[in-house]
Amino acid sequence: MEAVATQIPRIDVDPFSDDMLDEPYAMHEIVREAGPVVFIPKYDLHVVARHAQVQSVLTNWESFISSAGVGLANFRHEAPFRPKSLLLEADPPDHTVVRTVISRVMSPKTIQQLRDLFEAEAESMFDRLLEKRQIEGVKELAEHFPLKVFPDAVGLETEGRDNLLLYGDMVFNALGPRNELFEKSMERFKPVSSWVMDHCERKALRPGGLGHLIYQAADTGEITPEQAPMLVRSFLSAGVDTTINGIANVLLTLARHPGEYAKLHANPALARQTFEEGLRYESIVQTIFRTTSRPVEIDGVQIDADRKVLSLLGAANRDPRKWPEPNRFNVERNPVGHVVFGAGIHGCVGQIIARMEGEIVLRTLARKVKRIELTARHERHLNNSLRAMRTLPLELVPA
Ligand code: OVM
Repeated sequence: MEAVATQIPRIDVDPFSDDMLDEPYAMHEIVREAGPVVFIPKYDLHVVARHAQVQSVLTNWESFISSAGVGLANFRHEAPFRPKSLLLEADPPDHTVVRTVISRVMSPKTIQQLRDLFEAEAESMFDRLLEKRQIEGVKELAEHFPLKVFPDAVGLETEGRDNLLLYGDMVFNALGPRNELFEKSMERFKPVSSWVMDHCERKALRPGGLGHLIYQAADTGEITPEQAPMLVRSFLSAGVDTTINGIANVLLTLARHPGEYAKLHANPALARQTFEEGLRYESIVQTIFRTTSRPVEIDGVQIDADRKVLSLLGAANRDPRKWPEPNRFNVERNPVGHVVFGAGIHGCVGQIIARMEGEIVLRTLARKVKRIELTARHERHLNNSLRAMRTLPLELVPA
């Protein structure tokens, strides 16, 4: 520890305090500018916040492993809060087998087949919202769309889908410390935990849906019958809160940048790129951890084996070493290389479907809505790793 104290900048900050979660950007800058690796004493933790270092931690899966958990908890020393994800909390070769199956199920070809359904849903949703004009953008838009199209795609019944919100909030809180945010979300989730696991079973999944395709991989012996519900659980863990908050954040950002919205409205073909820039500008997933499998060096800084390393994705996505004018939201920037979907072998397997949801929502908005205005202050929903929103009061002015 003495060597750590002399070599690495130490910063007394709690990235998981309410204040930092609410407004992280000043803290990001301090950590990012202090050095390529920084030490946070409160959590006995090494942190990377620059784009290049985050990229190298995420892509070096042999030194920075996931099987000890991708949150603050080290599963070598603490029991996981739920049975480990076969995908998220695993390393090769175990990871490779299940990743191959789920990649095929979420392949561009499968996802393209969903496009018409997603477009029809966006079309009718905006027609309905435009009749009201004044809407609560989280509930009526950002939650409504993904909660309809994604569980439909997986093959889940309609009843009870709100339970997925409690589940996702808990899962993403669990990547941080065992603070009050985590404890409270765990309490809210407990009563619906059996609902979630029951809906990972084969009998709960419509034939032809993405969930059913996972079970077909068990039928052919590619994965075991016990692995199938756990992979469906990964859909339900990672596929709802993420896209919801990606959409909520980009709506807020567009409402705050009317000039940028005007460019999107004039050219709806910018929808895909606008969603991408929205993800860079407000990273939905702010933090992800790895654990060192052996002593490693990052830019001359030594880190022992079995240490937690935190990547500040939101800081990397605004690193001036990577992005010109990083704090500017610019729909004409094509922010290739942002790390909100991670990178390397664990890079988001659902990113094709997430991008399709974002693109369709923004293109439909661009066509039908002339202006998008905040009618009152938005409220954030604090979560240990998600940049989430509770309310977003909007007026949609028809084109
Ligand atoms: C999972 C999973 C995968 C990606 C993200 C995520 C915490 C969960 O397999 O459970 O969010």
